[in-house]
Amino acid sequence: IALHPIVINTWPFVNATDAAWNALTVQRVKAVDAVVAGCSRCERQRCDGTVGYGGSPDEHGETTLDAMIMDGVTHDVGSVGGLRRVKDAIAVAKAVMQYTTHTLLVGDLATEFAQSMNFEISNLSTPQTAKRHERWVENNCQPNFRRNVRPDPTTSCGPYSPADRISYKFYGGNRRTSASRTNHDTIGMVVIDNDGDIAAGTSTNGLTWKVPGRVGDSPIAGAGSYADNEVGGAAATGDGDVMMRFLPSFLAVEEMRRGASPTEAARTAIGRITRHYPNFSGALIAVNKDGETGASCSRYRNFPYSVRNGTLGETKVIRVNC
Ligand code: SD4
Repeated sequence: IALHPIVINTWPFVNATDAAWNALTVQRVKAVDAVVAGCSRCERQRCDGTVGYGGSPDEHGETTLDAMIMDGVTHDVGSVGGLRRVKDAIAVAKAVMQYTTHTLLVGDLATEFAQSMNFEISNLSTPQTAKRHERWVENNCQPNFRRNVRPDPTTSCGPYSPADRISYKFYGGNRRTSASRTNHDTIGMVVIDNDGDIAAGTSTNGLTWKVPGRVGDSPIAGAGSYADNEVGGAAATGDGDVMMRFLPSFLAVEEMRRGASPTEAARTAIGRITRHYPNFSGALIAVNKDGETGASCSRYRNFPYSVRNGTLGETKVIRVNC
């Protein structure tokens, strides 16, 4: 049985799995480029509308993108957070890795970097996101992710002072739960290539109605994804504000390093989070260097992930119960 190549990614995004698989087996690219090929497919085809442009508008109605790529051979990482006006987030992340000595670029200045690398600048909103935002402002206007903000009934869209933000932060309660989560979110992918080399990456448009400027876990190495050639790789999806406090992808890789199976490793990493946040919703996929895969999740009805390897004739979607 060929242990590699193998592609594994979050959610039933089989178009992305197939794109990575074809890159590996037809073009015979390395793991890093296969991850970029797979995640780029999702960014361009907007897997479920939750990856790439035209999804998850923030409070201002803007879509921004977070992405990362990690090379398990060199431990080189490139990532972008809050990337504006550029659709190809993971390709920009790869450019950060390839053409700079930095790890993470953010916001407008990440856009400036992308422009200098000849990436196309375009509007990440669509008529649909513009309409959704308009409706949100008209009908709701409640700040989803601001703690214990009680909207003034007369001006429920009123501004919030910095003092408000600080006191709300320690107010407790009004925490977001899985109830606010209805879509398939981020693509996280791990690839082992024809040489047995490992890479991992993520791409996302984050969370709908996030506070502008919010960056999630996806572009943070060890949180969104992690790869180590000696061990394997892991990638995450879910409530990134919580996940980035626990580095679940790093933890899963470390668990595999000390002998845990991918499933056990993923369970340990998710369990570490739910011990502190019982309502946490999210999932983790993991693969070891022998090509064994596993996943664990919390507070989803179930969690599907996609796998392709030499023994499967086509991409298989595996569902785990949470
Ligand atoms: C984030 N983890 O920005 C990403 C998005 C996601 O379920 O996977 N949401 O928090």
